[in-house]
Amino acid sequence: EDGYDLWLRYRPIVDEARRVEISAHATAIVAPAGGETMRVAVDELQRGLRGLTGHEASRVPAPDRGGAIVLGTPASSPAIAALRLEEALKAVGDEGYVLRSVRVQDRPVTVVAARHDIGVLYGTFHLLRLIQTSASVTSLDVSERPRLNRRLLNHWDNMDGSIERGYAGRSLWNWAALPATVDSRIADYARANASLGINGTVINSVNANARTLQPEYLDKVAAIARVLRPYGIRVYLSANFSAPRTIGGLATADPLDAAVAAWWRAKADEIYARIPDFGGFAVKANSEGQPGPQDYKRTHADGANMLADALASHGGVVMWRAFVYDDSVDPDRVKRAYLEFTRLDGTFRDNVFVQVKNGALDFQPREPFHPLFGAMPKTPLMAELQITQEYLGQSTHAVYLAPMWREFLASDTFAAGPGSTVARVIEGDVHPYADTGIAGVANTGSDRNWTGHGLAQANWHAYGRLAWNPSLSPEGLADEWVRMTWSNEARIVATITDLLLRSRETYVDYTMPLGLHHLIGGDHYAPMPENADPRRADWSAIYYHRASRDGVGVDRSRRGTDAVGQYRSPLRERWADPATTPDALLLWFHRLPWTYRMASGRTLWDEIVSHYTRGAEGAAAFEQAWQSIAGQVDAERHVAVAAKLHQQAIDAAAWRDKCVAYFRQFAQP
Ligand code: BDP
Repeated sequence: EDGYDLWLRYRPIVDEARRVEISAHATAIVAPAGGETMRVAVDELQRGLRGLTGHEASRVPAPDRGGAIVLGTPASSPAIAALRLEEALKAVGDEGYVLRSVRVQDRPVTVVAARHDIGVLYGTFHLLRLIQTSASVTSLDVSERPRLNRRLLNHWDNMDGSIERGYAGRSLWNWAALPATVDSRIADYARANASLGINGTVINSVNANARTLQPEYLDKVAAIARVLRPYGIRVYLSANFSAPRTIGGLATADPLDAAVAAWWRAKADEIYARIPDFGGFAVKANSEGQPGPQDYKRTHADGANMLADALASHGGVVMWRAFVYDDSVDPDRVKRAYLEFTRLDGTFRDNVFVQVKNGALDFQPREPFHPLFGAMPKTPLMAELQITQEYLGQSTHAVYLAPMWREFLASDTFAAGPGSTVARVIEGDVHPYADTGIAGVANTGSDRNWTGHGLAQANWHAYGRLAWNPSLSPEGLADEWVRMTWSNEARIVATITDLLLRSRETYVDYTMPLGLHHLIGGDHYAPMPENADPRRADWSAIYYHRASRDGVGVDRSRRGTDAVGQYRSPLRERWADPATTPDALLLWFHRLPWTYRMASGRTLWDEIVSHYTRGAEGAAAFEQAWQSIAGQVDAERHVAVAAKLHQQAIDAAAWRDKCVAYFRQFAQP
């Protein structure tokens, strides 16, 4: 086993009684002819049941036997129509589904019903998941509806096949072979995503090459879209704002220039002629050297709206990224996006999202939530998470990200009083948004196991499941993933979930104790607290820790940069005072003397050292825990993960040693 099958392994159920029971609940499949989506749902169910039970569930025209699984919509299936599920189906919306154990002509059957075929596909994956995780499949009464409309992956893939911040091989899109040949892997990519409910993918890097928009490439994109379509996945593209100049032959890309707007309209028409369900554009503008409307003294809204107008008649959207940090806006990097974007609230077209990273800096292992969440009542905000572990040990360290994402999603913005969590903001529940969405920067690549590190598959899984339902718990998701991917055996489940659930805090301990952030160099991997980047202060480490004999950390309180002022009460007061700031964010918001007395009774310096020590020990313990299940899971995957954990333990010790030695020069000169 090389990990290619992800959480869709469908290995034979080990427990004999359980296998017999499942077989009795999977005697046949009743499904309407339907279209492509119904076909892939039936294929998946057959494939899954064959693997899990060892039996072929044949397709029969009607539920003529006990134990049949009945798939369909009221419109496509007389058997489903007869169940009168209209009310329940109305409640689950266009992509939702219900699973029911019912009796038809006194025979017990399992029903997977939805309003549309895509819901049937999602429901089929749900049923398989129950079987895979040893859950009960009798007395089913499940209703599921996604809480967000657009559940996207963002690939930072370049046209030369490399992946920006990708650590699992090359791009999945083989541009040279497309459109004639579409790698069979793309269908498996689609299956994996559909199993989670992911329904869109931006296939090229936000640092976009305009050539992707040329007809020859659009044909290739259309070929990818054809394979993804049956799985309910729409294709989106990152657009380079200068495209009218670089590939369009115009003298300008000024968004208020009529010829520029006409060029984009024609481009949109060209795209939709090939890809009728094209999703829209993601845009990184005036950020890290990318072109944008400010090059022409226009605003982000001018740029976004011009593109939105080009897409509107086709139903497309613009996801305009708020990842900007122009240093003329404010001396403190984390304040800049808020200052630039809040003033534009209410000026965007209806089909524009502003896409905001979880934190205001840049995908650090821990950040307070981005203050834009809750601060743009009239603009749908899409959250952007990073699945690829750019700053979290890349594909060498095991870091399960569900706890970090839940911490973010559960953060209270207080935007409309207590309980205004980030999750509710992006769901359009705090301020009524016309559309909702979330994006995750993918960690997939051409490696056989997709994600480089065998345990990093769990992050793709957790992201997709949280995109469907941001309230799911990290514990539940870890348990589910381990059962589907490794084993249902209790000791194995306990060992791997425990490792996963500790991993993020352990990583934080050895890389950013007490909120000390960005202690890295250009590789974003190894410790480099001494990093003083000559290109930009805010790419340095010293800009963020400011260690000296007087103390360490950035003062973002009112006396300092007043970044706390971008949060609402009571957060701005709570985080303005070291005594009421959680330890985890202490040095994010404060600059304190090394002798500062912590709640634990230790000095700040001793506390920092204890986190580094604990983190390095924690990483070493992962290696041991993993060894304890050797021989109980397949050797190939076990050995591969063991090698990674070994390196992680070495690296964690290096983080501790280097950072403790570095800060000691100031703390104990
Ligand atoms: C940073 C990455 C950079 C991305 C940028 C972005 O280092 O490669 O281009 O984010 O999100 O984290 O645009």
